[in-house]
Amino acid sequence: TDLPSLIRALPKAELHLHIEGSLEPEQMFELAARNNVALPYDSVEDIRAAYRFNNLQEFLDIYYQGMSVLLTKQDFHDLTYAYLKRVHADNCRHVEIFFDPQGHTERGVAFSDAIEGIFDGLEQGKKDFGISSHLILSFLRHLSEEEAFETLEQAEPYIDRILAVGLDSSELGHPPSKFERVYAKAREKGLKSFAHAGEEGPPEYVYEALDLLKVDRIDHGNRALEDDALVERLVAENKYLTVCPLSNLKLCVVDDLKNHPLKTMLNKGLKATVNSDDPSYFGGYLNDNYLRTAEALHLTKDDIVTLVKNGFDGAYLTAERKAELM
Ligand code: ES4
Ligand code: ZN
Repeated sequence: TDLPSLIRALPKAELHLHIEGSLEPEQMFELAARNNVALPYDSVEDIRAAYRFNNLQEFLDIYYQGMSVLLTKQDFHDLTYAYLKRVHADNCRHVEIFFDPQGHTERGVAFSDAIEGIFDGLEQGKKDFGISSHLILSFLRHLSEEEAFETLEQAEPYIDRILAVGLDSSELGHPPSKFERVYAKAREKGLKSFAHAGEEGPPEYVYEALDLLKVDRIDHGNRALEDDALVERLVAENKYLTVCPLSNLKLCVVDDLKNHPLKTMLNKGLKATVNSDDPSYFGGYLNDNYLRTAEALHLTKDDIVTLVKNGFDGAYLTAERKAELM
């Protein structure tokens, strides 16, 4: 079989996906109408035309605006279910998704409505599509550590159903060190710890994520490649990197997919995985990320098999699920 057929046919996992970033323009309009929310766009085409970004912050401004249509538990259910339906078509069998509770509680949405709606959507997706899942609670790093502590407190009733904490939003100027204490508390509660690091931020932020946040996984990690000792350490410690090629292209982390570091990461022995990040905003779901990167970087079948395997190995699958899938 050819490479695109192999990519489409293989069962896969997705480990780096912001559920709010899967909100498609059509659904944004539908929810805006249902909830009587005014949008600064006249049409779906108008929305898509606005998705041109020079950096992470330009994207984030549009992303926080987009999530303003999410108000009820039903909205969060519908959002989550639509994502699972879409990646089911990509042969995705397991997902570990982020949500940004502070993006909602800041607007007056109850933490409980957001998280319970997402859980309901995940459960329905498991029933209808057989997709297993975990939820990751992500802190907005442009907000204070105090606010992150409040968010962790709100998660207490759901703590056994949350896999990990994450750290996202504006990276530059908001180093991992800002969240050292709240991560320690999250780990005491039994949560894993993940953090976006080295997307726009320097290698120093990746060191901080390892040393201070004691992360189990690095989200992105591109700029770790600037530091050979850091690369060696990530390899030695078997840290998985959740890499997002089309995101990197849209946010100008790379100027061309041909210059994407994914193949270099594999060559250096790093445990890279392929993911879509915010597929509605970045122009592609899981298979699109594999397909376009495979073409641009001339990936081989072995590379694809390695990347797909890394996705399952880097995931937190239960023993039974692992036996089913691998
Ligand atoms: C994000 Cl691509 C990316 N980086 C940082 N924070 C984010 N939140 C949603 N997508
Ligand atoms: Zn991300």
